[in-house]
Amino acid sequence: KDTVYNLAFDFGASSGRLMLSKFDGEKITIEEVYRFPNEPVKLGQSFYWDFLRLFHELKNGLKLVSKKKIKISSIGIDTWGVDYGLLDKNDQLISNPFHYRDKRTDGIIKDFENMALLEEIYDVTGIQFMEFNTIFQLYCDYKKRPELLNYARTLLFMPDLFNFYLTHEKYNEYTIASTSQMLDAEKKDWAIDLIKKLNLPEGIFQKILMPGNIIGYLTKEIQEETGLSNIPVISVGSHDTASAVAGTPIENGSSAYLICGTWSLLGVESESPIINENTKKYNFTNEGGVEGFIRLLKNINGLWIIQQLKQSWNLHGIKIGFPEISQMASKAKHEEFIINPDDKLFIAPDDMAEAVKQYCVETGQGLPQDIGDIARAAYNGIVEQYKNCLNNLEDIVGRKIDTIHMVGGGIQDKFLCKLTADVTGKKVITGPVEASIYGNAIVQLMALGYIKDLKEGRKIIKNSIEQKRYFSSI
Ligand code: ADP
Ligand code: LRH
Repeated sequence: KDTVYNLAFDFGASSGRLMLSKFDGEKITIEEVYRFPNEPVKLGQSFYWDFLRLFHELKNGLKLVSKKKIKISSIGIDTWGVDYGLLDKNDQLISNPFHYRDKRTDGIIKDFENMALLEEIYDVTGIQFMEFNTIFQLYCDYKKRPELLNYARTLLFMPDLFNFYLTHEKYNEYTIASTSQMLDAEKKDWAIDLIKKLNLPEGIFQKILMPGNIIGYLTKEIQEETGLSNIPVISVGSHDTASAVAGTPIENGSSAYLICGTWSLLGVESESPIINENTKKYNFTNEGGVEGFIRLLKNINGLWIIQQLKQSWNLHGIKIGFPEISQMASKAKHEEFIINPDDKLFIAPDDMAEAVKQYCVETGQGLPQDIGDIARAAYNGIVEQYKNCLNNLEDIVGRKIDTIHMVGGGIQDKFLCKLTADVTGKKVITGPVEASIYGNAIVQLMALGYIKDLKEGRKIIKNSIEQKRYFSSI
């Protein structure tokens, strides 16, 4: 059989990557074409994504591919959730997209005047309350900068925005739109009543497009600039977590997935939304998945804390990377320091190492002395969240979870994987690292008719990678 080549872009909060996926009928191999940092910019009091730079890097990646002179069948793009760009009546981007860690939404849920409406938001959307959800970002726009929404004619989430500038087609892809907390989880369409009750302009929301469809073709300008031909751009699970779940070789109902990137996303796949007192109490989310599945999961503040510790030490002239930090944590002099990653201290501190120290002192644990102790406090806190989340999940779904499939950049951290097995008492199976890329690629292959369905795609992924197993030794 001929090899099919697809391009998968995955924009994470810390880096973006373009991979060439090669499918020979049995296996998928991925080749990294281009990787670039995703460096958000603080401008005045505001915190933005550098969208122009990211689009520039996207084109740089496409130019590198065109030099390879191979026939590319399609392109798919996935990104982090909730953030968006607004276009005016001439389809011009009105402002740089805000970073979800921008402080303008701080305290918004607590200060929300209409409690009944908050209840309704969860009942309709089934989405975990987080202050950065699109619904609250837009509500802030409405309250604080109404002129922006007055000008806006189109709302595009980050992957929709990239797709638009590649094809000139405007859609809101289903999985990314679900992260907004403005989709009706049952109907898989905009919750128009909620949107009206919040006084948001309903006209800016686009038609919802399901994963697995052709969005459009590279425009003439992009073709000229990159040297590529009129390749189709496909709507994949354009939320990175949706692609990562699709790319995780889950085998049965007693397995959970745990996606370890900047965030940790822990959950199961469900045939339909589960919205009840338990999911509300535990603040679980029902995000949209590939092939109509619901991603019942919890968003956990995860390796962001390790990323920020690294940055803080690097800024103080200590040149250590992730492998060293992990090593030092595994050999910490004091193994018992622990933080609560949900504490607001850890959302966006100026200095993460100081934040961890402050937390430990304020909670009466004393002062962690060195890098090993500080990092260990963070690891312990993250993994404790995994354990609690699994308990809640078992309560919600009414069955035992015996296996965790861990994927994402974090699985390169063997200490994290082993600690997860030890603390949760579950079997941990890891792989792939680039789960979003694999999930992105199989949805393209499904759309083009090379793969029948998600089940077949996952089998192919399992055959294509090496998995590792970790067992609890406690
Ligand atoms: P995102 O997609 O959100 O940008 P990734 O999936 O790339 O994130 O995961 C990044 C995280 O993976 C880092 O914050 C770090 O904690 C972890 N990581 C990456 N490489 C290594 C490594 N070699 N050793 C230990 N941890 C690593
Ligand atoms: C992970 C992720 C996650 C959250 C956050 C905003 O990259 O997409 O699912 O929604 O970013």
